[in-house]
Parts: sequence; structure tokens; C-alpha cells
Amino acid sequence: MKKSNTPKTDNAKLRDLEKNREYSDGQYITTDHGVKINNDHNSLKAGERGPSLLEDFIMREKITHFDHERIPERIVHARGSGAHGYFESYGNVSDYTKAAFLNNTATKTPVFVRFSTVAGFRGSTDLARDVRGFAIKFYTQEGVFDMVGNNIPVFFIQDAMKFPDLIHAVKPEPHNEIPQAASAHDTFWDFISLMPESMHMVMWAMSDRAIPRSYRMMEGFGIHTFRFINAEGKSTFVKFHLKPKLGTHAVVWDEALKISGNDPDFHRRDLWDNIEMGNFPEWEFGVQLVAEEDEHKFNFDILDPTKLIPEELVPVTPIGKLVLNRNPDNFFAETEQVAFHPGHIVPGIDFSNDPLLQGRLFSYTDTQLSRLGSPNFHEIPINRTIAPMHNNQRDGHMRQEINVGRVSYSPNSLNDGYPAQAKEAEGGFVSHYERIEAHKVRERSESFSDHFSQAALFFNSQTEPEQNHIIKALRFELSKVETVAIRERMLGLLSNVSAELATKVASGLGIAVPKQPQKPMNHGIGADADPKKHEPKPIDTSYKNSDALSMVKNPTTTNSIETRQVAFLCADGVSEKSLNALKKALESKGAAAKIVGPHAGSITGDAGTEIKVDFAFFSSSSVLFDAVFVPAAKDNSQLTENDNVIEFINDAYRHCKVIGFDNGLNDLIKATTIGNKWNDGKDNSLPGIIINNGNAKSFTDDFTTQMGRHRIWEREPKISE
Ligand code: HDD
Repeated sequence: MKKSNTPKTDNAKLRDLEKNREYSDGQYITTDHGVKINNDHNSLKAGERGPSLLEDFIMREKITHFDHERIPERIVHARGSGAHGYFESYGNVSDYTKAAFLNNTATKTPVFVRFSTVAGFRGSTDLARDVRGFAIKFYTQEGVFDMVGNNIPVFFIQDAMKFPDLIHAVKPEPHNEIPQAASAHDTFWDFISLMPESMHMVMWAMSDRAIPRSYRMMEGFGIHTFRFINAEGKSTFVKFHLKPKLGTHAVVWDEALKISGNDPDFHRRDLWDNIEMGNFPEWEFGVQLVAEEDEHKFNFDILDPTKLIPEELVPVTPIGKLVLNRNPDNFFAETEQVAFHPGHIVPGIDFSNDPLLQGRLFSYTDTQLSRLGSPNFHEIPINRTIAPMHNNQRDGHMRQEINVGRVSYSPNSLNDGYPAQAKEAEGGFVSHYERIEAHKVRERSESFSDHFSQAALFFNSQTEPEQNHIIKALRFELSKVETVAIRERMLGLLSNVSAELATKVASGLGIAVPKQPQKPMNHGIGADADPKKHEPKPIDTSYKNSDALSMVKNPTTTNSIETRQVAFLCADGVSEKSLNALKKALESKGAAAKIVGPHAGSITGDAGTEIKVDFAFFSSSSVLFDAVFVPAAKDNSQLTENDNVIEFINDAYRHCKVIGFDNGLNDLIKATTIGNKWNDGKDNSLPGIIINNGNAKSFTDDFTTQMGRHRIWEREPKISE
């Protein structure tokens, strides 16, 4: 009998998870109760051709377990992918928080992170236009802290009371369960068009932020204002940020649609593959800090989750780094069963009175009860704290803990009063001492009524291509809405953000922007609420542009091409010199070349080397790559006469990617859409189209530098008026 694999991970050991792992290598197959099975292929029958027997406990156990394998998927964020890693503190926030994991530079805190889309079912495509969840479980020495955030810093609604309505509106429509993982339908836009508070988030959701290039290239935000509490009990308001080391990048919409067909697991695969290759995704964890006395100094309410604090007003201070370095061993046990909760906080962190956050504090535990089926979900290995855990909670479905002794109550004398309460100085959690004197009201604060200023700030802060993408996204979404009145209401709302935006969206819909009262009605208020009080405020023009809101202008954007993938379209007899020169240049910058050939298996280079093919022309597509290179071959007809190759290049051109050609491929270029603009390569001036004229150094330098621009936006056609 072979020996089992030895356990492999550091942070798993730190969390003492090894005892939960099952390594079946070299082991016999058994029943759930340990009886070795002799025949796993046939049920027990009365004679070889006879009926099956009820006494077949082995088959009954196997099929019963199978029948119950599924658990309810998450009501939102059902589609997701996770990874393990660690958080390392820079040790610079002790003035603001006493949270040990944020101050201790000597210990890495293990984390599990789950990225997700919101609207789609568990099997939906990764590339839906949607917000991405960014949930982090920090297994700190003082208990679990969950940051349950998104890749967008604001939210659609201001009060948790509206969350079921928002989600009902965006999910597939109830009568026919169409469309899957898409907001482009009547019920979503009906709701949005009546809720002016959603306009800021709508701008983000229609931008390319909602179609990321990779989970590894997304920002993360805690969204709500939280509190930091320091050792003296002083509170400071805080917003959490994660900035990806590789910069924030997206695909374009046509690409997203095609990726959904070519590889619906695109983000999941990208995360998995890069961690397997040792390209560990990394983020800088940062905070925006606002002193208590400055709570009211902004022209928005910091408790309003539809608002961000512009980084130009309050800069983000980096306080640590987050690294993902290990894939889960088992998707269900870890990624599916992980249970996040914004209410999982540790001493040094506390809540603010943001009404969206306050409602979330109820929802998450409640949902785990039906999703994971028992109040003991904290005992599932992925959810367990590494801090000592003792209390008088007992029993329930699937209890794992064997509590010893007769005492399960407090106060008690039979166990000397244990488990005992911890003083604050001993690490006991004490809620922030906040004075509240108020009437009990079911009301929205008037300070939450500015719905357009930050929507306009976001739109105005984008580059022209980014603005065009928002316009095109709104055209796409609203053109799928069948009810004309909804389209018109949306145009009315958009005109409060930007007249240009509304007019351009309207022209795509073939209608005019309706004459609309300057201040649209807010329907998201109570029956007896005073509409005047809740009238959306006009745009506050003191808002300046914020570069941090644009992916292109963002100060953290780099021209690094690390981990990017370039498709090399290669025919048999490909020039090995040319192929190897660019491959080497890419690898030296951390990017990778992938050979796409006329068939699977391998091809032979012009010097006789056998070259392994990664993908065939017919089973791949340029949307799965960041750039394209076509090296010449002895005979280029395998390229020139192949429709898949032509389409590959056409898409790469349309999606503004860098395309390199060896000299001598004019026939191929002419067969593509580049051909019309090409002039036989005489002026060699099409942006991002790079010809290798034999000077390998200049070609590879040019190719990698242009790739660092990520997209060659000047190639994108002007948007129609
Ligand atoms: Fe939520 C899951 C993020 C508002 C109720 N939410 C969930 C997940 C993320 C978020 C990332 C998936 C976690 C995972 O990977 O398992 N949710 C947010 C953000 C919000 C937000 C950033 C606003 C700022 N959520 C929100 C509200 C409610 C919920 C207002 C209810 C009142 N969310 C849930 C939930 C989920 C959930 C129903 C579904 C599965 C789960 O919790 O575990 O409880």
C-alpha cells in the first residue's frame, strides 16, 4: 500500500486544518463507516440478471449521499471562486486601532478570499456585466474579521430594507426565469428608474469596472464607513481599500460577450492558473481615515453607502498587503461552504450607523441557517476561528464539538464560573461608547438626498473611451428594456447626471431625452413621507474630477505586463528565431507566450524543432489573450486561408489590442479588417500594429512597451452621436 501525500501548506497548518483533510492516495475505498468495499461497480442482486436487493447497504448509502449532495446556492453572489493567502501588516495604524492583526508585523494573518458576481446562478458566466464581490476572511488571533466588500466603492441603495427589492428586480424575471446573470431587462431598470439614489452606482456598473480583466486586477472596497477604535477607546471613521499590484484593468463589452461563449470560467481559471504558476495575486490594503470631529465636514453624509470619499480629499494610507498563494483543495468544502458576515469584527474595529450596514448585520447569519443548514456552520473547517473558542452555545444539527462537563450556562459555580468574561484590557470586545438620543422613526435622513453629484463626478472623471463605454453599456442595457416608459424615465434620470450622456444614450435608443422636471420624483420613500424633503438635490458643482475613479488615469495604474498572455499564431514551419525572440522578451517582463496552431499536439519550426501547441486555431479565440503576434512561416497559407485566424486578428484589432506581424505577412493582413487601412505597410503607422522588420530588439521593445498601454484606445471608432 502506498503512503498518503504529506500535508502541503503552512497556513493550513496554522489553522490546524490538516486533521480535516482526507488523502485517499494508496487507500482502500470504504463505506462512510469504514467498511472496505469489495465491488464498487455492481449493486447486490438476486441473480446476475435479477432485481436489486434492499439489504444492499453499500448502494443505499452511496445513492442516499448523492441524492443530498446539493445545498441551496447563495441567494446573491452564488457564482464565485476563492483562494487562501495571508495578510501582512505594515504596523503603522496603532494610533487608530488596537486590532492586533493590523499592528503585528511579526505574524502573517491567514486569509481566505472569495470573489463573485452578484446576480447570476452558480453556473453562470464569469464575464456577466455585474458588480464583483470581494470578501476576505481574516483568521486573526483575536477572532475572525470578515471584510465583505465589492470591487465598486458604493452601493445601489441606502437602506437594507430595499435589498430584497433590488435583488428581485435584477434576478431573472420570475415568470420565465430570463435573463441569466444580466441586468439588461425590464424589472431591473424599472426599479432603478424609480430610485434616484442608485444613479452613482449605476455609473460604476455601466463602466468597464463591471467587466474586469481578472479578479487579480480589481480594486476592493469595504464600502461602508466603519470605525477604528484605539487602545484609549478613541474612535476614527475608516473606509477600507484594496489596490491590486497589477493595476485595475477590464475587458471591453464585445470581448466579455465572446469570452462568455469561449470560456465561461475565464476569471475562475485565471485565478486558479496564476496561483498554480506562482503568480500570486497581491493587493495593498489601505484605509481612509476621518476624525470623529470631521464627520460632518463633507458635502455628503459619510453614513450614506451611495457615496465615496474622494481620494483627493482623504488619501488612502497603505497599512498592509494581501497575498493569495494557495488554491483550495476542494471547491465545495472551502469556497462553497465559506460563510462571510460583515458582523464578524474583532476588538479595534466597530460599525458605523450606515443603515445598509446595520441591516446586513442581521442578514448574513440568517442566510447561513438555510444555506448551510445549521447554527453550527462556524464549525465547518473553512469557517473556524484560530482563536480559542469557548462558550455555552450547545447542540444543533451536525454538532462537531464534544463539549466536556456538565456546565453549559453562566453564571455557574460548578465550573468555577468558566468560561469567564474577558475585561476590555484582556481583549474583551466592547462596543464603541456612542451617545444616541433620538426619536424612533422610519425615515431616511435628509443628508442622504444628493443622488447626482457623485454620479456626475464619476462620469466626468473618466477618459473619453471610458465615457463612451458607459454610454454604450446604457444603450445596450436600455435597448433590451421593452417598456418605453422605463427607457424614458432612465433618460430623465441620466440627464440629471450629464446632458451629453443622456443625449448620446437617447440617440442609441432612437428617442429623444424627454422633457423632465429638473428634480425627478423619488419613489423610494414612505407613503406618508414628505416628497419635498426627499427631493433629490441638484448637482453640487464644487466637486472636482477625481483621477482615482478612472482606471486609465488612476495614479496606481502601471504599465507592467506581468502575467499577461500573448497568443502566437503559428503555422507549421514557423520562424523559430522570430518566435523565440519575442517569447524571451515577454518572459523577461513576466508575461507569457502561448502557441496557437493549426491543430492540437505540436508543430515543427523552420529549424526542425518540435514546438508544443497550447491551443488550436479552432478551439481558441483572441478574446482569451492580451495581445497577438503572428510570426512568419515557410508557407503562410495555413494562416492566410484559415477563417479562425482571420477572425482572431479582426477581434484583436476591434478590441484595441497590440498585434505584431513578422514582415512578409501582407497577404494575411490584407485578408483582415486591418487590410482596408493598411496601405501595404508603407507608412507602418497604424496604432498598436507592429511590424517586425528584422530588427528583433526594436520590435520586441516596441511590442512590450505598447502592451504596457493595455489597450490602444485611439483605434476605437468614435461613438455615434
Ligand atoms: Fe451582501 C452575500 C457584498 C449588501 C445580504 N454580499 C454577499 C457576498 C458579498 C456581499 C461579497 C458574498 C460573500 C461570499 O463570497 O460568500 N452585500 C455586499 C456588499 C453590500 C451588500 C458590498 C453593500 C455594501 N447584502 C447586502 C444587503 C443584504 C445582503 C443590504 C441584506 C439586507 N449578502 C447578503 C446575503 C448573502 C450576501 C443574503 C448571500 C450569501 C451570503 O450572504 O452568505 O446574506
